[in-house]
Amino acid sequence: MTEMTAPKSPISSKDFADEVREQLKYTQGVTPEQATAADVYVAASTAVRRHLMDSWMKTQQDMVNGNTKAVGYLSAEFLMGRQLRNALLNAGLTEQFNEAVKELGFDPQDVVDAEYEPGLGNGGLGRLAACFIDSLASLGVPAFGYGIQYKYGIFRQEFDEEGRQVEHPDYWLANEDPWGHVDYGRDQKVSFGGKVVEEDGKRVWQPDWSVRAIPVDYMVPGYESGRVNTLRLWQARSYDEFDLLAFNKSEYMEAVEPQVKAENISKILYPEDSTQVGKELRLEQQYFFTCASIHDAIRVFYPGEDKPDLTTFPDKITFQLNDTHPVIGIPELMRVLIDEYGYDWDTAWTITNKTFNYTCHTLLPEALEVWPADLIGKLLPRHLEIIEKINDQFMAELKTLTKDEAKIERMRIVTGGDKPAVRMAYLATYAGSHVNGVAELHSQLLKDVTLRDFSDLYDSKFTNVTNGVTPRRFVKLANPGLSDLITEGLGTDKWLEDLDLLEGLVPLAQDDEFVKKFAEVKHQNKVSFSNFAKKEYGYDVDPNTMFNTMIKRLHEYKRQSLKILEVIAQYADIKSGKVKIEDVTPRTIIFGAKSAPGYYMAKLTIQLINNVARVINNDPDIKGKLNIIFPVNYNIRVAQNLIPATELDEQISQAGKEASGTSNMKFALNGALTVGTLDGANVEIRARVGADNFFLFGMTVDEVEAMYANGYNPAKYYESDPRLKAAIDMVAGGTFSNGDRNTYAPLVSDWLTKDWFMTLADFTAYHDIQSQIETLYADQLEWNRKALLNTANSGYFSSDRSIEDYLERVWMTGPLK
Ligand code: 7GP
Repeated sequence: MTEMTAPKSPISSKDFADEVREQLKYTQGVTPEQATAADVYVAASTAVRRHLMDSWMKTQQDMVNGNTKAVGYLSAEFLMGRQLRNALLNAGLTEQFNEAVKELGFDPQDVVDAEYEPGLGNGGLGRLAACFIDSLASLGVPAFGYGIQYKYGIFRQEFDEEGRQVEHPDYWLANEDPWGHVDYGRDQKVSFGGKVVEEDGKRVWQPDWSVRAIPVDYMVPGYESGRVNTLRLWQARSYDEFDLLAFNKSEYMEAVEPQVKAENISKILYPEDSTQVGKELRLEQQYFFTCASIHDAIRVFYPGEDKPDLTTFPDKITFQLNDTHPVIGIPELMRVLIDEYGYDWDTAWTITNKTFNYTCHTLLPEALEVWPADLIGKLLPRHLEIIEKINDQFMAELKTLTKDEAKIERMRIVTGGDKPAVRMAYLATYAGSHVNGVAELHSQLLKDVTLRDFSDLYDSKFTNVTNGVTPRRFVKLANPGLSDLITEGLGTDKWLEDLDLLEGLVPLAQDDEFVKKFAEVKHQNKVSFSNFAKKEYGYDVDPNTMFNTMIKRLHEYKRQSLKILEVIAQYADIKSGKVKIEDVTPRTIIFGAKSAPGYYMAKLTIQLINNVARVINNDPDIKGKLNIIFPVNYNIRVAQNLIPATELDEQISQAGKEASGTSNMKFALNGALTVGTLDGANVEIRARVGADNFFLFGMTVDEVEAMYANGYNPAKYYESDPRLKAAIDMVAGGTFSNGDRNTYAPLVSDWLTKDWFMTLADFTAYHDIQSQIETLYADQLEWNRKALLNTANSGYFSSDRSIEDYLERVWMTGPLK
């Protein structure tokens, strides 16, 4: 086979082995004998990519030539996870790969493990974006994911001797990345700074520096759809590699300054989740990728046209703003239309309004981005003018809609006063066509609280799209045992394309033999995870204990504190003899969490968890009944190993704080029971799997609000629940800090005096539900029946369904014809 012929598909494993050999020779320059697992990984990935090439090209052609509106998913984060297994699955080459690699003398797992996971996202928002582009491709919807190819992704987490989180740079591109194709010829220029001058009655932006945006393209293969979409991640480079004049004067640092400044833009992902960081560099990043993406879309959809008719732009593509990070794209499209293509304001506004839609992913007010106007003015002076004009137009419009002056004032996009600021969520809500939350409760709270004034006046813009997760990665790849059993139970594997088919398993929950098979799959997954945990971290995990998992970013509202306090209380009960050791249900409690580097309380909680683990795991009185593990550097790969093995998952945020959650969906699909509050998507999960199959506890949103309103006093709960008191006293007294009472003093003081997320108020209810959980767990058949019903009734939480909802409610488009 020569370089130029497209590989035939489907092919035999022998042929695939030949293709891998060929890549080893012509791309890597090694013989099969010299090759390492990493070489085989690159060669096999390149071979798979070639199999996808025809579909990729065809999809692009059909997208440009066809008449189906495309989706541009603008997101600062795409948390993709490893690519090889997913690409093999979607290219239909899994078996061929496994065989071919063995024939070459390698273990397929070693080859897959040579891939370094790209961590270009922080958590839920970034992983959702990855699920969505998978579903878009699988449904055959023409789409681009647009984002940034950060050189450093989410930091690599380590724990020091004291159990504290230490952050290390994540240089994921240290080795070859066979998936990203750098397309130098389709670069874009992105400018910053300077001033705006008046020329012939027109406003003209004269920027003073520019960077080159180079696209790096990743294929996004659909499952069984024959479609391959594109994830286009921009890399920032300098136009002036270095300043030779300065170099010749021996000013070496100065000589590389322009290069450093430009490349800094795509250097690092901000390690924040649900909090806003007001950094100039962050705004540069946001503008960098939205500007490049908008120009790219015009290039793609109007090829070779000097004077394209951009009034048709909203028929070509709809841009989804993944939270506020890409909202600067709104004034950018206005600027492009007016300044670069000569449209009048009103025409530009109509186009812009039709093109954008906005998804909000939070309920925390501090997470809604607000940029100081002077910062925008310094970096993007023309955009600030446009934003101000949008604000004026908005204020005038509001006066026609309401007489309520106070309300109009509250709704300002650009705040008044001597330090004006731009509220990006308000800009997006006004300028776009639709606004959505990510779960029913969240969308309702957006309307009732966060964006209340807007929903009063623009109710028809608001809608809900409940999140979802891709069953390809999170069931088929992560849980092959369960996948086979589902296929056996349903008599078809079509459920991977239509997850509602899982409902067909409901009757099988009455079939004890099937339930036992289901339990056996879970047990095997626990054994696998134990092996993984031993190999990766050296943990000894007993697969005959209950696997109880809490994985998510470390945030006070998510209440990892509640879980760890309950663990400590149980420990105290055993130590004091209140609970006999033989009555304890053996559990392995598994935490996974990263904290934002500057988030003090979250970091202290990580330290506490690690030290509770150290003390309890080493206490001979516990006799292995409680084992707490905290695998460091939690990521998608760990999730894929851990979720299928979990029996009980924790979704215990304070009601009204978690927008949706998506691990809750992955757990339910993989047959874990959830202990949770009525928050985010938990509400919908419980409604679908059935109240009997979900462990509900804690205050509701209304109860929380009432308690805030009446004045919340956490000390009262500390005084009235002796278990809670014992647990907090242990932390305060130094049990988990070698006797030092200062280490956790800030946490203790916060619990007793503020406790903003009401951990203490929910503690007793949380303990009670844990007792019920243990009772049920003693009856393994009943437990597994309920677990199976979770799997059977969670089909709704496929990201395919989310995308179908977006198509119908927001994007008004569909699959390519
Ligand atoms: C998260 C939400 O916290 C989570 O509840 C939701 O499931 C997820 O988005 C996907 O919708 N938000 C973020 O990760 C985040 O960074 C920025 O929000 C405001």
